[in-house]
Amino acid sequence: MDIIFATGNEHKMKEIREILKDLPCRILSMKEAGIEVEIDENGTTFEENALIKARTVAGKTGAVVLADDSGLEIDYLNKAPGITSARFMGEDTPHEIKNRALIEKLEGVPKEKRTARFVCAVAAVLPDKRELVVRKTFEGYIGFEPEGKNGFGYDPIFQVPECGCSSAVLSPEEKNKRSHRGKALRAMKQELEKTEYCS
Ligand code: ITT
Repeated sequence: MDIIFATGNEHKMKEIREILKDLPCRILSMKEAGIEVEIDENGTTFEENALIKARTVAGKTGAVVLADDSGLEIDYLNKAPGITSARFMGEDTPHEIKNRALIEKLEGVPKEKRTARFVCAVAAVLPDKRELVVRKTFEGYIGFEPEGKNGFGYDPIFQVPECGCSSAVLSPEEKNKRSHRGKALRAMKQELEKTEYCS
């Protein structure tokens, strides 16, 4: 059985392939599946947006469709950028600029008030129309300087306390072991293995 992952984000796709590599299914990006569709992410929660993405693509195929909606919540900024993490300061603005801007917004804020988390909701729409959703977090704090070249997006400013470095310093394996996406996809994998589609 094929799984189509409803994302246009190549960095996410790379992590997803690695995390789900043991599933007895082929994992295709929308591009690989030849699906082109406008997705209107107008939900108010990570879960809703993940379901919107999965349902939109499920309308175009009979395969299992998965989607990820994720983002960074910074407690001092009332959980911003949150569900608008991709759109914060403009979708095409380079992440170096977005990361600098977030560090500037926290100028003078001490470490204990810089708490933050990555959130990931993963939704699945099955061929029998059943829907599944899981949500997991990755807890940390916003660093005082960007650090590291691995990962993507906000990784350079996200410090992982138990590692003493940002998630952009971690190897892909170390990040996947702890990350919001790693945990959410492993939970979803367990759910999928209970179905007739991925067992
Ligand atoms: P799709 O909707 O096509 O999947 P997207 O990049 O627009 O791709 P989201 O709407 O879920 O995805 O936005 C997530 C944003 O949150 C992403 O663009 C990054 O800026 C940030 N983000 C999510 N997970 C991250 C991670 O593991 N490391 C760094 N930044 C992350």
